[in-house]
Amino acid sequence: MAVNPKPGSTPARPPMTDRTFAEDTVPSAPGGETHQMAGKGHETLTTAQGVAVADDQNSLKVGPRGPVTLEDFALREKIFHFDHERIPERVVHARGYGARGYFENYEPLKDLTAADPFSEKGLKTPVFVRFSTVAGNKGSADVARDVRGFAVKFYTRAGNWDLVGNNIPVFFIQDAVKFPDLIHAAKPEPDRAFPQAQTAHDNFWDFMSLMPEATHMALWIMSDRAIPRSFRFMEGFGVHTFRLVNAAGESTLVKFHWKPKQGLQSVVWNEAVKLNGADPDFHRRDLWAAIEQGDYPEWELGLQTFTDADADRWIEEYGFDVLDATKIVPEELVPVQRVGKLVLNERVDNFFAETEQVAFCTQNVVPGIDFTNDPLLQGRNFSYLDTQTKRLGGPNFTHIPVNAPKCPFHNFQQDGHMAMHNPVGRVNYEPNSWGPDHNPKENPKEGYQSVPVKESGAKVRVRSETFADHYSQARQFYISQTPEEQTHIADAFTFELSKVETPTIRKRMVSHLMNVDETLAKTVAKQLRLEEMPAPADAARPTRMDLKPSDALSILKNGPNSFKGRKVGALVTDGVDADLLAGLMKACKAEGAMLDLIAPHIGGVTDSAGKHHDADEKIDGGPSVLYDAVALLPSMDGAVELKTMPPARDFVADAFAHKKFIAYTKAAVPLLGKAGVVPDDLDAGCIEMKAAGDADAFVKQCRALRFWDRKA
Ligand code: HDE
Repeated sequence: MAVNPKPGSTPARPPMTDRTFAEDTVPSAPGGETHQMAGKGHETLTTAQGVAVADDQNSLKVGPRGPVTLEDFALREKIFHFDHERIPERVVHARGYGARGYFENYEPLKDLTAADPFSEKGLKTPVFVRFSTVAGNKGSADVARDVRGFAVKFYTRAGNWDLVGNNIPVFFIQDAVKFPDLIHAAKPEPDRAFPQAQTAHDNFWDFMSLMPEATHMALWIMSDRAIPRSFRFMEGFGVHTFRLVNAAGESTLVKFHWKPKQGLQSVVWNEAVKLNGADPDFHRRDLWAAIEQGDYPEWELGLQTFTDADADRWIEEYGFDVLDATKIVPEELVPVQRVGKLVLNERVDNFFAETEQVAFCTQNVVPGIDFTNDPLLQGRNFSYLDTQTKRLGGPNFTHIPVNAPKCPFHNFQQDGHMAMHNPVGRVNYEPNSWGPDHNPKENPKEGYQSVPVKESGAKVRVRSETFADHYSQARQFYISQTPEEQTHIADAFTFELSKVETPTIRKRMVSHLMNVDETLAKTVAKQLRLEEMPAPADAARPTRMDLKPSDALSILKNGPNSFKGRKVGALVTDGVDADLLAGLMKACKAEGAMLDLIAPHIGGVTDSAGKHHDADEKIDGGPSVLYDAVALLPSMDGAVELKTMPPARDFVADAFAHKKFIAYTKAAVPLLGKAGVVPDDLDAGCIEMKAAGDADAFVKQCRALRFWDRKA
């Protein structure tokens, strides 16, 4: 029998990671299929009430061919529970993936903050992180063009702190009251229920083009930031300005940043479209695999700290208000100070228990961290608690292990749905005159204190004048990109607006781009074949032309110059040159990169030295979009076979078009030709492999991630 779990703990389940085929499988008469019985190492299957189940294959019937009885409680309980397996998916950020890890603090930050995670050198605070997309439903594809959520729950010794951020440092809107409109507009249109996980439709761009404040964000989501290569290769941002508070009660304004130690990397749009078909789980699989292989992703936490006086001055000097979530504080203005690192080193044991049930709330702060008046943040502080109550079914979601603090907690909250922490003893109110047992009291010394910021003013429904500049930072973002990245932005606007059926919406959007950069606007207009150039949209503030480019805003200017954690896909056939393959394996390993073998058959190949290699993918399941670089290593005969296979031709043509580094052997040249890559096209991004040592040079070149100079 299963061991009775302790009250409040999750019942132990046998590990199911390895499928073992027991010897004690017996035929389930009379169908002949087999099933396993308890005895040799298996626990007895029971109902939720703990009653042992004798037969889990057949329902209770009146005779072998007769009706099923209502009395069959095991059947009814099993189906009843199944019927209730789903909980409401998140209204936004439904598609997500989580992992556990820790945050390690570099140095005490006592001058800045009393927050526990920053209190000691080397202190490790456990965390749970969930990455997500925003618009798609729970089953949507990972590489949608979208903002990514980057939510971190710190289980500190002073309570839980949730830093619920995104991979883009600005947001669409300035006031929480517009959030339902934004999300309605982005989600599938309500009459037709499509498109799924895509912003390329009329409603979204109608809304965007009517909301000038969204222009800065529009630039970010049309950039490659919105199609990351994986969660591991993206930055994270707290977005809002928060406050850090030290033990003396002095506060400093702060913006939070997560900087990936793996470097930044994105895919290209044509690749994203194909990836979503080839592997809708591309991002979650990547995170799972990296942690499984012990290649733990890491980010450094960065702080931009500044005073209230700085913030006031910037309104005058640069025209942005730090309370406006559509603005950044450029890193050139306030450098990012790296204060610790986040390491994700544990996968969840059960997706539902942790990743689905984790409940982030922006209001979860600990002493040493406080809010500001950002109206978006203030609205979020209501929304998250409210949504968890609906999604997790009541006020006791903090009793679920992933949400419970890991420090002691005591209060008089009681009862409600699924209450797991039930107070014992007589006292359940405060003040009381009972003894100290089970009788927590407030603690003015250690308790959370809000910064006593002075507030005054008339009660008004207005937007602050200081939020009125909608275009200057959008322009700054655009001029900070490399020409390649600028092309991607223009192409993304063209793609999205080409899916918009209403010409006036296309035009209205281009009129905003006129206020950002005329060349960008004209390129998009030309690619859309707009009949005439629209006039620039009316602007509450003229675009400032004096803001300097900020290199930190570009992905390509911040290349990792490393191929660590990336993946090569090697196309191999029987007779693959054993030395070359061994050389490639060695070079990838030395770089900390992964290597997949893609073959005509999943059973694998035999190399020129007669050694067998298992394949990781059959050619039609392993298109080159899954890889950061490719190697074409067929034998002469193998290349002849591959030439006849459309997936092999696509493998090559896509890798070339997506500007990937390509290692190839002489035998692969006809295959390249069949894919449209003739010898004249072979540029410096295509490396011929003649000897095992050439693999080193290839992998070194791959550190640039793409050969952007290719004329695709
Ligand atoms: Fe969220 N957001 N949000 N959001 N958000 C939610 O909470 C909301 C905003 C973000 O992995 C919801 O648990 C409002 C900005 C992440 O579980 C909901 C506003 C940023 C996640 C909600 C915003 C975010 C959410 C839905 C405008 C970046 C996923 C499910 C004022 C700083 C967390 C849930 C996870 C999730 C409301 C804007 C990030 C409905 C009202 C800005 C990463 O409460």
